[in-house]
Order: sequence, then structure tokens, then C-alpha cells
Amino acid sequence: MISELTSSPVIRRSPANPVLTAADVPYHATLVFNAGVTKYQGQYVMVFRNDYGSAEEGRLDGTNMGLATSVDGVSWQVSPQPCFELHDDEILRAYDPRLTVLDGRCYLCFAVDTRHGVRGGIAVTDDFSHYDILSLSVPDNRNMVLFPERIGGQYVRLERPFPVYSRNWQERFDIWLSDSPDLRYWGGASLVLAVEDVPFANAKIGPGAPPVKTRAGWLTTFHAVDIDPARGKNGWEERWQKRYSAGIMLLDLDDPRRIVGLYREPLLAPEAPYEVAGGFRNNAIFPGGMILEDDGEVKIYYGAADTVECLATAHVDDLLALCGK
Ligand code: BMA
Repeated sequence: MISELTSSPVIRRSPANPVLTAADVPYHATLVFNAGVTKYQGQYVMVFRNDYGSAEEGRLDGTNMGLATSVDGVSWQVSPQPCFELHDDEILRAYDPRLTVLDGRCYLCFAVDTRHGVRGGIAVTDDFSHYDILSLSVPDNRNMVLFPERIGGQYVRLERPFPVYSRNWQERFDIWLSDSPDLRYWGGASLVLAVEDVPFANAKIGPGAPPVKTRAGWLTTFHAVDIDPARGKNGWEERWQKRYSAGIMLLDLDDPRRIVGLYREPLLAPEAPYEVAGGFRNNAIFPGGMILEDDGEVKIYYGAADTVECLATAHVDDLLALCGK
């Protein structure tokens, strides 16, 4: 069992946390979390997951995604209508958006629950109202994140397939990378980080926010899950035995399949009140957005307790030092 986990001293939670909650959303919203965040056309842009239902009755009815914009990355204005939703006879919902600006266009990666498995999707938009869906992976795959530039001429993504048959029917899942000439056809798959290599995970890991480029490599977050069968009810659900923490690593600039630095302790572990209590699934930290500012400040956006959206900051040099650079 993995016992106590604490956050790195280099990271600071925003005093404004949570920076977005259901109360900020002008339509039916219940759990507002796991957002993708980027800078696009001169402002901060956030696409958040909204699971709507009734907190009082402990009931969820559906999922859509909402759009919010900000001038400072801390206080957000939510658009009047949801901005993205997939639902038909086959597709149950799309969720957990991540945003990457690449060649001036905004790409949205997301997970799709279908009747025949979970798929990872990539769409492109210029206005957050029209989307061109470029690819949907074979099941089961999710937590897709796109790098913000081509590397060696190829588009590159991190992803998290979930092989159960070959992993003894347990959640032992790892982070992979694949590349593409056109964002539609993906191949060259290789393992990047295995769950066994993360001391604060005993179950699965997955990519967090899209990587940011630094002098020492691609800096990127991931989520790490530990399960303790002794844990019981901790949130809405009858049994919630998992804890999600955030980790950080550094990938080689020219060959991002290669890890050049890995912090072997959590960057962020659930500790703040809005992370450990009062939520749908307490003790869940799920990073989905990361912005490197000109002055070296790194903003990390994360869903907390599957209920609200939060922000933490650190200096890029401190994050690189955690990764041994
Ligand atoms: C994962 C995903 C995330 C969620 C997390 C914790 O498997 O479903 O969307 O935040 O579980 O519940």
C-alpha cells in the first residue's frame, strides 16, 4: 500500500481555488472539472468537462463541455452555451478535454465512451463552435495529448491505452507515444513511462496536460493512481478506493519517446480541502492544462475531486530541478 503522499514544496495552489465551479456556469452544471487550458488569440481559453445532474440526489444525467475565457488565467467568464458534445446511438459521451495550439489552430483531444469501448479523439477548431474530428482511436484508449509542434516532421501525441487481458484484468496501465504525418493516421507506437516506474502509483498512470517546451526538454505532467482496498466511501460513490496524484517528467526535445528526467515523488498530492472532501470522488487530482509564461511561471490546471477546477503554479526552473535539470 502507498501511504501518505505530500505535494512538492515548489508548487503553490492558487489562493483563488477552485478557479471554476458549477456555480460559475450559466446552464445546467453539476461537476465542472478536468479542463484543457491554453492561450489562444490573445486570451486564456479553457474547455471544461461538465457532468450535469443533481448533487442532492447523487445523480448524473449526462456530460458536455463548456468554454471559458480569461485575461489573467485566474478568473474566468463562461460562455452562455456548452461548446462541445457528442452523443448518438453509438457514442455515449465525450469528456476530459485537452487543448493544444499548433500552427495557429486549436486542437481538442478528448475521451469518447462508446457502446463498443473507450476511444481517444482529436478534433480541430478555430472558433469553439465548429469542429472537424480528425481521428478516433481503436478502443480502449484515452488521455490523449498532442505536442504543440511537429517533431522530426511528425505530429506527436501521448496516450494511455488500457490493456486488461494482458495485465491480468487489473488496471496496470502505462503512458505511450505515437506519431502521425497528418493527425489522422497514427503509428510508431512506443512505451514511454510504465506504471512500475512511478513509486507513488500502484495501479495506473496516464498523460496529464499537453507538454510544454523548455530548454531542457518537453516538460509534462501525468496522473498516477494508487488503490487501497481498505478505503471505502469517500465522495458520492459507495466505494472509492483510488487516489489520483500528479507527477512530472521531462522528455527529450528531439526524441520524446525518451525520458530525460522523472521526479519520483508527487508534484501534487490531494491535500487541500477541495481535493479531499465534499466532492464526487475525493482525493482525485487530474491535471489537464499547463501554460509556461514568459517570466518562467508555469500554470498547472487540474480537476479536483471530480467536482471543481483548480490552478497551481511553480517556476519552470524549480520543475526542471525536480526532473534533475
Ligand atoms: C479517470 C477518468 C477521469 C477521472 C478519474 C477519477 O479514470 O474517468 O475523468 O477524473 O478517473 O475519477
